[in-house]
Amino acid sequence: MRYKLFCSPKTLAAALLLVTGCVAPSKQVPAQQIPSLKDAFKNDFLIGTALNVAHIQERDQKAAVLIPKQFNAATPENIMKAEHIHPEWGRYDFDMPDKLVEYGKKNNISINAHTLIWHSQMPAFARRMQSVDSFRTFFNEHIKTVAGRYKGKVQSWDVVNEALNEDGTMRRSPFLQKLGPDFVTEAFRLAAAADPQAQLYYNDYNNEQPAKRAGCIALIKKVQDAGVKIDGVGIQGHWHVGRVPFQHIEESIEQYAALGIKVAFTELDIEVLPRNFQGADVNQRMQDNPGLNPYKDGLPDSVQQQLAKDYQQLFELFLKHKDKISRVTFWGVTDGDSWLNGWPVRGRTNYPLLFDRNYEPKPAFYKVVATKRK
Ligand code: 9MR
Repeated sequence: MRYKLFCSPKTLAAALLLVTGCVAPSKQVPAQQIPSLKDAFKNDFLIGTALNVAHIQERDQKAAVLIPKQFNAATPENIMKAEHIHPEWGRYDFDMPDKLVEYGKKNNISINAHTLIWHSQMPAFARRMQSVDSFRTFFNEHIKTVAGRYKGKVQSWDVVNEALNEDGTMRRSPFLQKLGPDFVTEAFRLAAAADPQAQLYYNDYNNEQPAKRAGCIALIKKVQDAGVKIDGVGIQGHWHVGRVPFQHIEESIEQYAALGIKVAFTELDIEVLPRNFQGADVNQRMQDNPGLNPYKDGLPDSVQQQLAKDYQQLFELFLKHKDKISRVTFWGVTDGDSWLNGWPVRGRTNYPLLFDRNYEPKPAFYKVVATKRK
């Protein structure tokens, strides 16, 4: 059988030794021999990461080397959220988002802008607003101004984020309460007018689960039936080790693609710490207790291997459906950056990504790269 090599034979040999367990996955692989995710999947889908301020300003020096080598797509983790980009009525702060666009241009990284309409991290002035008319003006102006500013400069937008409840009904957000259920269609209409070229996505967590997925499909159809442009759906992909819902993910890829839209995995991470609920609702928290942070001195090998196995199976599935998938974005560069160290309990040590706290690839990284050998 012939394989198409995506890296040098030496690099491949080093990667093979690691995945077959012949060498311990530590710092033995020189940096120049570490394969590149974006190269490995270059004919399949974009490989993205979430960027924080230190990444964008290139203050995180190790990340400044790692990011352009590994990723060809990026999503700002926080800086384009309304609270930051539109802090006061009529005042916008484009400083950091402009830097992000420059960073993307310099490093050949396409930007997925995140996010125009989200009930969380709304600016205080919009949260306090009582008048429906003022709220509608905020909504219209926000989309027009922000999407307009980055017209032709970002590849895609998460136009609306997390508008659904777990049972597939619409979340009682200020947008629903003040503007009614058509706010989603309206948001897409306004975004398409402001930036006709951008790929427009609806983004949510747990929308691979059957009930929420059905609500998501209905929402997308509603936008389509109104003759409004929608290009894709983002499945965030905040999952738990040993419990990744592969079957639901596969059904979701197929059912969303059948609507004629692309599927992106927009915020991928697989957490390893105990939790008593599913999903990524940032307002949900858990009471702290010492048992909730079991791996502060290191990840046991059994969990490390399970994590690697889950990531491998996930990428095998992504490759099987690569014609339907536009992008796979990890929610952070290294384990040290991950929001899961601080949520739903503060101060934990989590291990959800492919690079460890020393910016070194983990066994899961090599398993993911090795899915391309098949
Ligand atoms: O990772 C983000 C974290 O730094 C913020 O504190 C948090 C608060 O809003 O948002 C996190 O990102 C969220 C994303 O924007 C939308 N989906 C869920 C993500 C994790 O909470």
